[in-house]
Amino acid sequence: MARVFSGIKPTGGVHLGNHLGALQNWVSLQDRADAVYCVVDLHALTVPHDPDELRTATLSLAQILMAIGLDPDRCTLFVQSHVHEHSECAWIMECTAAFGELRRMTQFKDKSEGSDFVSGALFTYPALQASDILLYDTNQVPVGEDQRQHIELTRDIAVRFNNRYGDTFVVPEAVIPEAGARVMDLQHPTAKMSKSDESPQGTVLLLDEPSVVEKKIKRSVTDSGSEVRYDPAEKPGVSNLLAILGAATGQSPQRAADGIERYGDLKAATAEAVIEMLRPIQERYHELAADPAETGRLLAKGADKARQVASATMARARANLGLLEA
Ligand code: ATP
Ligand code: LTN
Repeated sequence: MARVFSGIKPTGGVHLGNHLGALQNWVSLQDRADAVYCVVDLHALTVPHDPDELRTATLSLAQILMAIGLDPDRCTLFVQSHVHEHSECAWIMECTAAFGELRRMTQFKDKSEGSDFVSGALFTYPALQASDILLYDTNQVPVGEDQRQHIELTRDIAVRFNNRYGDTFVVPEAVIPEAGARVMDLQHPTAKMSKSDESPQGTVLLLDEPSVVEKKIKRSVTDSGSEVRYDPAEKPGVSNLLAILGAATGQSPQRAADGIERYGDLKAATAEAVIEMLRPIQERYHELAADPAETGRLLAKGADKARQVASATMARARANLGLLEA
């Protein structure tokens, strides 16, 4: 059975981009593969953070993941910092990645621009991500389009390591959906919808009340003209709504446009589809949030399962690198 691995940062509320770009695939892959999913709290430390908020966000993110359909009996769900191998292997990845490769990563450029404080770890972040993926002998990594470059780098690191030190890591590939791979901000449809960028009106959170979802979608920025068609270059706002509607209803953005004549109708149909998609998720989330101790127990079990795989990979990597046995 193929091994699947992916991660999500506890940096703010989970939004539609996360869900349509990555999380929907996480759910469907758990029945077709040996799926391992991780709340990557160490990645959240690369930018300034508040400790109490991080703790709360980590627990709540795990509950959201279960609410969307991840079942700890059918996949491995855990918190990155609970499995120490992630940080240990990250050092080895940093030693294998070239400085020039890391410098080309666009996420670093986007996240460092205009920041008062840029940590060294924000620069080496893709090495930690490579460690996450390679520790689990991963075949497939379900992610949104923005992560394609990091998965390519992970592949290059794995191949280089294997060439230098002998077969150690499985070379993974990205799994990116057709619709929803890059959900854009509703107010700035040329920028990606994001957890940590300040654009509350442009970001639909999975836990937003139906009235809030409706307001955000109805006030979304559309384009000049009045024709409803999928054309991201000429019509970024309309195309974004079509991509959301398509991904929420399981069809291509082009198909989603069928029978919709006016911008107002597109907004109404999109809002309704999103609200219906979120309703059962929100109900389940509120049940899970009522019992944080149970979430903690499930995450501890997940970490135990993850550690077994990660420690075996680390042992192989240490031996092949020539690190003296303890
Ligand atoms: P941040 O804003 O803090 O960088 P983020 O919202 O970009 O966070 P992550 O936690 O880093 O989200 O990513 C989780 C998954 O969601 C990744 O697979 C990523 O590719 C995907 N993703 C994030 N934003 C979008 C988006 N706008 N459209 C599609 N997929 C997305
Ligand atoms: N870098 C990713 C989050 C992430 C991830 C991973 C995704 C960290 N580790 C491993 C897939 C596999 C992001 O910024 N979205």
